Amino acid sequence: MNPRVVSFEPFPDQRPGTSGLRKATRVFQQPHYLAAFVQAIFIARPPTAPLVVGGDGRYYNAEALQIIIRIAAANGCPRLVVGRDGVLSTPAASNLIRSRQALGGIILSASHNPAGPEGDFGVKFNGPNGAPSAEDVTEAIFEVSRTLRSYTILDAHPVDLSVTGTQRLGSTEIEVVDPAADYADLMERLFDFDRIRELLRAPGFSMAFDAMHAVTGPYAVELFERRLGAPGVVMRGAVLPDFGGGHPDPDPTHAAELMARMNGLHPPQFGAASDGDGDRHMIVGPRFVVSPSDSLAVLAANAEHIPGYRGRLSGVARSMPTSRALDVVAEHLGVPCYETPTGWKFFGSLLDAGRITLCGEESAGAGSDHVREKDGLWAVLYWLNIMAARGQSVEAVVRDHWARFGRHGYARLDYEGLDTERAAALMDGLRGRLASFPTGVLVGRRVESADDFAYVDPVSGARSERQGVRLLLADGGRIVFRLSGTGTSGATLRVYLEQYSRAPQAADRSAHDLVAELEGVAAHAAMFESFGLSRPSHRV
Ligand code: VG1
Ligand code: CO
Repeated sequence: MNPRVVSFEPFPDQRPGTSGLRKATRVFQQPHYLAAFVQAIFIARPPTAPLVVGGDGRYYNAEALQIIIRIAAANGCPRLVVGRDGVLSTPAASNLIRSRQALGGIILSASHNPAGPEGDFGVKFNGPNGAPSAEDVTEAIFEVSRTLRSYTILDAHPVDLSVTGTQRLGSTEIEVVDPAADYADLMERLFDFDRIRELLRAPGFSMAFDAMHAVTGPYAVELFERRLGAPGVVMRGAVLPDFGGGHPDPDPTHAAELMARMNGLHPPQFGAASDGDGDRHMIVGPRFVVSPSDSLAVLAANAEHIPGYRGRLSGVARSMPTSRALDVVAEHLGVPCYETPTGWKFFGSLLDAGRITLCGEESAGAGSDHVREKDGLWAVLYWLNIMAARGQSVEAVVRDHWARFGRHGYARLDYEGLDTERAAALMDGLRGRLASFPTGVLVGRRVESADDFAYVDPVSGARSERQGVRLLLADGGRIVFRLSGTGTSGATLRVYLEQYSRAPQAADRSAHDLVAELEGVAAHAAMFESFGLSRPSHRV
């Protein structure tokens, strides 16, 4: 078993985006592509301490893990902690990094993007605090990758990852762990499991959790079926390499089977779903969908009901495009509310410094200082704990929230598959017109201010520019434009629409209805017509 040096031509395109390096599976399967990126990580961050590795179980997960293990061993990594069968959800990996005091972790996932030979694959590198690496680290890795011409790999047989226990590969110890055990223990420390168990047993109460054939299946079975004693609540629980051919994005379009049940004749009282790597969540009641931004605000407003959070909210944070429903709650609680660029990597330093306890994004991600990633099943348990403590349905919890704090009607429009240069030109055009917006009226709406969001991390001082164009309207409306950083072909323009209202009638209108007028304002502001944009390809 000797380390072997393998040479190749450098890859110029390994710059990580919003959430790690995400590419078409075929790109990752090219000879040396994955190995080169992993070697670049180990040059930027030599693996001198234990590393956690695992992934969401998608196509190429198993092969990629074997490559990573052999490169880690050849680069002198003393110990690897690997999820059984190579499976670890993103939040569970974050937890393991923290509890094992590891140097960091490599998480294989393209999150909610479809899997398979025609789908996507991804690699994320997290640091010792369990959080996605900050931009200085991802940039350092990218810089190394641009000129890297060789990697070192151990010539060895594949390691058996199907049984828990410790084995050796060269001088590296490999510990295979039950992916769900530590994580489920952590959940039991945060939430009132006795109360949730009672709720799940109450006559007439039932729930359904859609694991979308992705990574949360085994976690959900452990939590809901074993520890909370509710057999049969997990739908599509087997982890399949192609996610059952589906698109594991927990929104009403992609969780169609769950939605059919929730809108059917005898719906469960509580429905939930998570994404490919287990960090997003969707919450649904009978014929009632909770908007992700509202979910985050509800979690913050109800912290007093949750054992792990009662009396200890130091502050909260949301990504810039996320609705300002959270800000209203923070003001009421008298705690600071930070506004960060899109992507979880910006929350890490605020969480580490104790400035915030809870945070989240409009893209169905919420989390807290229990790990350093967003966490889907955590959010589902949090909701169950709120319902158990308040004795209310999903819909009643949300309607109460609106009555107290007002409602932030919200929608996101995605324009996918755009030509990269034209999309960049559209954004540049908006940037060029920023100063002109507040001086005039756009389709009958007055713009109070317009800017291109820039962020200075209050802890590290790191500055991030050009994070999205935002138009604040005088009547409580807001429009945000930004380009996605997780796509793998062409460009995706995201347009975020938000309208605040304290009028009681707002509760009875649909979210899309509340922001419908803003769609025209957005189209006008960004000159959609001259870019040939008409209908979004996806609405959430
Ligand atoms: C999207 C979401 C962002 C999220 C990111 C990763 O990024 O908008 O909020 O953090 O995905 O989530 P973008 O750049 O495409 O808008 V996940 O669950 O895909 O790791
Ligand atoms: Co995800």
